[in-house]
Amino acid sequence: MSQDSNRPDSTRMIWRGVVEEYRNFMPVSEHTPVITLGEGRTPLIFAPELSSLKSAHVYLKYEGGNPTGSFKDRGMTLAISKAAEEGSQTVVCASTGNTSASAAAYAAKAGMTCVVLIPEGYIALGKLAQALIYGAKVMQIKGNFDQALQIVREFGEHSSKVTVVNSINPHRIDGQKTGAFEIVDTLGIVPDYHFIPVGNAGNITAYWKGYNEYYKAGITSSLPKMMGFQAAGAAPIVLGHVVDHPDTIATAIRIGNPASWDFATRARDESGGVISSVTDSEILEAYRFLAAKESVFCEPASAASVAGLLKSDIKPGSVVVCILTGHGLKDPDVAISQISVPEGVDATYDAISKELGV
Ligand code: AN7
Repeated sequence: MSQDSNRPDSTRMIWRGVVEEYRNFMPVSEHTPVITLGEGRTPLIFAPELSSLKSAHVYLKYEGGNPTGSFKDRGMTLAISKAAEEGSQTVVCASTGNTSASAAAYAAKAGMTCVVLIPEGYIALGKLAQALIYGAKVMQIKGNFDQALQIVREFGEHSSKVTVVNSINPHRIDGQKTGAFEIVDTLGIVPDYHFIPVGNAGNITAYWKGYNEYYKAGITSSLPKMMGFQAAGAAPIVLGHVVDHPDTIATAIRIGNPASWDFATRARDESGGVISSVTDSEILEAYRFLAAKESVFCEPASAASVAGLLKSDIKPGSVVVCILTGHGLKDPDVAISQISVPEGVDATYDAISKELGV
């Protein structure tokens, strides 16, 4: 075979990342250097087992398919592109892990210094590895995410030299809203229900913004009900007050004072949806179910959306999308804790066949 025939088909569209693909909806100009890792276009996977359990059409938006393994890449491409346009050399964020991994990757791509503040002892191993290997300056603070975010807010106020890339930076939200565009573009319709985990509440805010922008542009003619789920031990929006010591096995959403609180309640109320909570055991049950029954391995926080679906009453025949925000390999410790790791067996056919009972 000649080399030429091995080349990719040039007529096949190359995905250019969410800023270019949805440029009409982005606050960018020809002067914006687009920093991208090809994020977005993540799988929308039909879930037959969940569909049959709920008598609905259930799809999983698998955000673990992004370049750093979480939905954060959608917002980080835009936040870092805008920081580059403004001439910023240093970015800073507080994080429960995924934001730090994503910020570290995109900052490295842009040649910027990245500083991340993470809660010591409460960040999944894969995320810590990512932030470090991408070359971020990692500060493990003796405190939780909410305290880290407070410090980062002070950086934003006191220093014009650093750009804050938490979701209080509106460019993060504008990048993340592309998830809603992709769902509509892929399904061809607007789902009836949108299930999503809620931590700092930036993502539910972003999806609601995305659905509304397509609606206002006349691309769609309906809006989904926004169904947000917090972990029971970290459920300030559900309780109606700040939680000083949030606690959950889903460390990604171990947040007691969400930055986008008001936007999240607005999304809930305007859409006729709910923000409710799921216990750690409900989260873990959904987490194991997704891997074993739907072959989709997500991280614990992501499974909060499906845990929420499992206990919600929805209209039969509805079209449902659950956002699975991050990859299962982010948190190998929780995965291993949920299964029993088999003991070693002698390296012989006899030993293996005896063990298998064949
Ligand atoms: C896998 O990385 O807040 O409600 O600092 O990593 O938009 O905060 C992560 C949040 C859900 C919640 N699922 O989204 C951070 C961080 C996963 C996450 C959420 C997060 P938001």
